[in-house]
Amino acid sequence: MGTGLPAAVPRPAPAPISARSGYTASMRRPTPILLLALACARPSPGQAPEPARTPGAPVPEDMVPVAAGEFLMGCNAAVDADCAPAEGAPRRVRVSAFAIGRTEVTAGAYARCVAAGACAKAVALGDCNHGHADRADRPANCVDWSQASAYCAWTGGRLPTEAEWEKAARGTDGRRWPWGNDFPETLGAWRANVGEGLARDLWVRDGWELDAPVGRFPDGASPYGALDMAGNVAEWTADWHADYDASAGRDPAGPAAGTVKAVRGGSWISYRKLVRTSARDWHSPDQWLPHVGFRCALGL
Ligand SMILES: [Ca+2]
Repeated sequence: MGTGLPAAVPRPAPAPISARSGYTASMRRPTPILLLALACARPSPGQAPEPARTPGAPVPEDMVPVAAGEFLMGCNAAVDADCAPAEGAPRRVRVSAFAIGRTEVTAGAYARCVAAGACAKAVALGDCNHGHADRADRPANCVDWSQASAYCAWTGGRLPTEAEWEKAARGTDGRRWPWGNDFPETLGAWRANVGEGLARDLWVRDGWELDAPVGRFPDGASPYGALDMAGNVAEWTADWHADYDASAGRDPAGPAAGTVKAVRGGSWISYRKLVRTSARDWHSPDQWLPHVGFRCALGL
């Protein structure tokens, strides 16, 4: 149980949450919800095995395939002036073939899992999207790591590793954002739902005050066609968060144990530098937060 936003969660690195996710005590409306979120712990997570999949089976329609091969993982200082130590130096990492959700999982999809008895009912307060018929196409936020994992298992998949997530977000060339190295203001149109300051007129410049229905920024697609890999809701990954093991050059999956799970992509409360493809965030797996959701992956 916590008493405040950043200090309540044990973290392996000293960076304050405001520097990682863009949250400050005065931003937007979620503070009461977040305090409640921190008070609502769930049992510690287990690592669900990926279910068997028939080789050669078609990629599900709501997923995009990512071919096996190397990509440039970590902060690419050649094009990026915002590198944080946790992002690691750029390095070639090989990832086996997988598929990943074209969009974040929606509240409507999560509700179907709850109705089927495979997922625990999610919190439905304030900025949480569950239990609101008019938010069915918005992300399934306010779910903790175990709930996200359970949903993916129900669909026959699992949460992506950080390496899978990052490759799906940026392709192989080490770009800053899913669409390239320039931010929307210089491109003439917003390509991500982000937060850019403390005033409402800054929040809504991208068209959405809070999270948006998934897939509303098609020009922000990654090289593989994955949407909202930058912003909207940040996304749980399978990995425990720790400093990268630079020697792990093939299908890295993080340490075997830890205290916080890696969360990627930034959200509707994040400044642009925190929705870069190499940026990393982390939360205790028992937290549920209005700015954190997930998408699923599947080994091919
Ligand atoms: Ca996202």
